[in-house]
Amino acid sequence: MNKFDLTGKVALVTGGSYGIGFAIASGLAEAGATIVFNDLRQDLVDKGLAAYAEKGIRAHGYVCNVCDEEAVQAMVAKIKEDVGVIDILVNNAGIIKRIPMLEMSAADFRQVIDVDLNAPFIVAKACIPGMIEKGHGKIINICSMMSELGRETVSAYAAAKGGLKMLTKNICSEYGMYNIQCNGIGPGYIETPQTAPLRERQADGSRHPFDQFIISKTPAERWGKPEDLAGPAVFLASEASDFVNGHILYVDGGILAYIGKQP
Ligand code: NAP
Ligand code: GCO
Repeated sequence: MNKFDLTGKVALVTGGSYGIGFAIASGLAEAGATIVFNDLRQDLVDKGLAAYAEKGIRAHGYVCNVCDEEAVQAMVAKIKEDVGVIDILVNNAGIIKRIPMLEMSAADFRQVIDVDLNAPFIVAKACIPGMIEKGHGKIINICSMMSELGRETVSAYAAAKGGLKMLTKNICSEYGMYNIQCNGIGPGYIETPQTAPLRERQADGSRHPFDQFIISKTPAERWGKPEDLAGPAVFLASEASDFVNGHILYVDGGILAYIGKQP
């Protein structure tokens, strides 16, 4: 019996048109899951559907703002009608605003909390009843190094991702009795559009200072690739992790274990 086999499972990956969500969804599909994803705009959903099709994955795409509880409830109901009850939820959709705290408006702070913390609550709340009905469920919240560490300009994001770590532990505590496992994945620094500004080549062609900094802080001496997250996600989405609950699996090349290379 292959405990990593996801055949027959319906997986919803929020914000799965590209980046980490797309890579995780692709890994879940490779393990047999049926992929459902959402994005904010139809053109992005269409772009995502084309990208999945290019990999031979017949995905189902929905336009939905994960912050809108009514829209999320309606999307989950539509997915049940079109595809089936969601067995696996990956709360991946997220934003970041890199602004020094004293220059950050409360509105900007709230927007980051809304997408990165309130929305995972909203989507999990919409999916859990179906998981209870089916007698099993897997929730994977995409946390961050900032679930454990702070740094300049990311106060809202760190607050949200720290909260998401505790929301993960709370869902574990409240719904573990229904055979629902809720865990987190904490990616390190990954090459996606979200971190592109931190990797931009300088005018003289040299690496961005932050790029060099991350290389010095990562034992693997490289940025992560979205594909590095697929295997850990398959593990946490599969029966192989049925007794793993409330855990944040850091997939960071060793950053959290390392003081950093001496300059
Ligand atoms: P990304 O490239 O910015 O992609 C984020 C995805 O979420 C996009 O498809 C985006 O859609 C979608 N999204 C944003 N707000 C949404 C909303 N309100 N409703 C629906 N979809 C929404 O980010 P990423 O780097 O792949 O990161 C994915 C997740 O991993 C995020 O939660 C991020 O915080 C986390 N993470 C990233 C890293 C990293 O180094 N990249 C490390 C740790 C954790 P639009 O294109 O329409 O905005
Ligand atoms: C930043 C980066 C990080 C990564 C990720 C690290 O500005 O520090 O965007 O926050 O996105 O969350 O795990």
